[in-house]
Amino acid sequence: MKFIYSGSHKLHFPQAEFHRGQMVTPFENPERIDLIIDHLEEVGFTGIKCDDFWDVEPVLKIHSADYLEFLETAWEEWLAAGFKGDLMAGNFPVRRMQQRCPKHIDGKAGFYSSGNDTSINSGTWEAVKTSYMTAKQAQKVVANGDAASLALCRPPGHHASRDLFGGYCFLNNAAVVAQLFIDQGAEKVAILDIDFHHGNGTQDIFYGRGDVLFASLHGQPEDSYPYYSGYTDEAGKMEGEGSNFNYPMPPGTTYSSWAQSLEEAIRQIQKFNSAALIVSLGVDTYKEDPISFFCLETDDYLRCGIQLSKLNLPTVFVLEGGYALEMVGQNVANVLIGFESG
Ligand code: FKS
Ligand code: ZN
Repeated sequence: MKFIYSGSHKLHFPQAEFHRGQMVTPFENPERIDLIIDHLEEVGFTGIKCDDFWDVEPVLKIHSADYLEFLETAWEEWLAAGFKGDLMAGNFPVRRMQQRCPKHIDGKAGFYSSGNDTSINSGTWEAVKTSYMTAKQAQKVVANGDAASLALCRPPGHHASRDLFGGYCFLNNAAVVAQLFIDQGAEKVAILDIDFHHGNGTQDIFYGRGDVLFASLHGQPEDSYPYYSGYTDEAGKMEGEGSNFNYPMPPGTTYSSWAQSLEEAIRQIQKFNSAALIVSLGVDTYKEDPISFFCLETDDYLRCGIQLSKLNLPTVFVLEGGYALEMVGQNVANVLIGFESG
């Protein structure tokens, strides 16, 4: 299986993250990708440097034009306002407030953001665009006949919705890949999100659509980010009713019960008659992950890959999270190894 990567992700380098009451070095850092690339090459996967181009058209099917314009100009506006350091939102238009975009960048940032965990710096927009291009190229590889591919996206995407960044995400790479398959003639596609965190952005984007199934395995919202979505009774609406599936699980979940949810999600995808599979691949389900509470072991990712291969669908893996640097490369590689052996 080929994997697509780009060095430009390094242009996005958040300086600090507010975590459990302290400013810490961001968990979502450039090193993650380098470690994954090194390990994938070590075990024999072929890396292809992204040479795709920026094409706003597919992105506009997923994100709003005003949101894209915000992302493009936010950093300059932040500097022009005389602000120093990373752009970070601090105020949000919550319950009973006006949903109108203000003029000042400080207010705009909160209007387009779901949290204060995600900052913007001088190179963020470039990195965000390359992350999307990496996904677009991985989709192309599969559309051209490969059974599967992996996009090493950074920043990740599954918390980004139509007009919101947050949870380290800006553009929803997996959603764009799904849309590309649809635009190329697929009647239905499925997105399976196995990152530890609920893929709230992806769910929101496809909630009212019947052509894209979304299934997510994640830490239960009672205890984990993004907290306000990911319950079992979120089933979709209108045409999308019945094509959204959430599998929330409690702290301490090990592979045996996680795999039962995986089985159920896979069964739903089989029933759906999907033409392609997009996997939002996060390995923050790993037992040593610093911000998560599942207990998967490195070997479990092999089993997971084997299970996914049973679907027998053209598959694009899109990288999301995974923060245990010691094992992030092995864990990602194992999913692919399992997938190819299955
Ligand atoms: C409140 C805690 C904020 C944010 C966790 C984000 C998880 C991101 C991820 C992704 F794949 F998108 F990278 N914590 N201060 O792993 O889901
Ligand atoms: Zn995650």
